[in-house]
Amino acid sequence: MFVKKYSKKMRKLLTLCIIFKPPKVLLGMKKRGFGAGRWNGFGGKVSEGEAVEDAARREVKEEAGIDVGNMEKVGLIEFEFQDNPEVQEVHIFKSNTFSGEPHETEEMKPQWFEIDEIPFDDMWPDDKYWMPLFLNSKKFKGRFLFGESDGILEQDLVEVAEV
Ligand code: 6OG
Repeated sequence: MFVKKYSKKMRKLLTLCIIFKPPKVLLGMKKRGFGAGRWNGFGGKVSEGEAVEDAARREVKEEAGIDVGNMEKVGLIEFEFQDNPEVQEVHIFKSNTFSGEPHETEEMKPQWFEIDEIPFDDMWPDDKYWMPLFLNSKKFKGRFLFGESDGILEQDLVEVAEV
């Protein structure tokens, strides 16, 4: 099975929110920390006692300066790195409403991309696999194991009815 539900590994809960206003997607260039130099949605760690969706809203506000309106959970992906005992459980959200104007913050530089101009070469290598599902209104679950130089060693990705 793709989700190692009974894994004894330490888990870290994270969010990832992508604003999608067809035909445009809002991504941010990560300026520092994990994933710096890559375009990604907005997100980060869920704080203790915080609801995952609240964390997703908070992170978008902190990183892009906007207040997200409606939000739908569309994906759940576990990321593992060889030689790292921690599993990153990333909850992926989609939204098409927000208030405010996206602007650069200390962490991210937001930019709108047309669907056919999504910069996959400058994104995490997993994105090219699940983003087509995201853009086609599908829901999905998966697992990626990364090795040296962020190469994908193992991957599972399935469409699901509900995340
Ligand atoms: P901070 O550590 O900066 O949050 N994230 C990933 N996103 C993609 N697309 N692929 C990955 O493959 C990822 N691993 C983590 C989750 C990190 C942010 O990056 C996301 C968070 O939104 C390895 O707080």
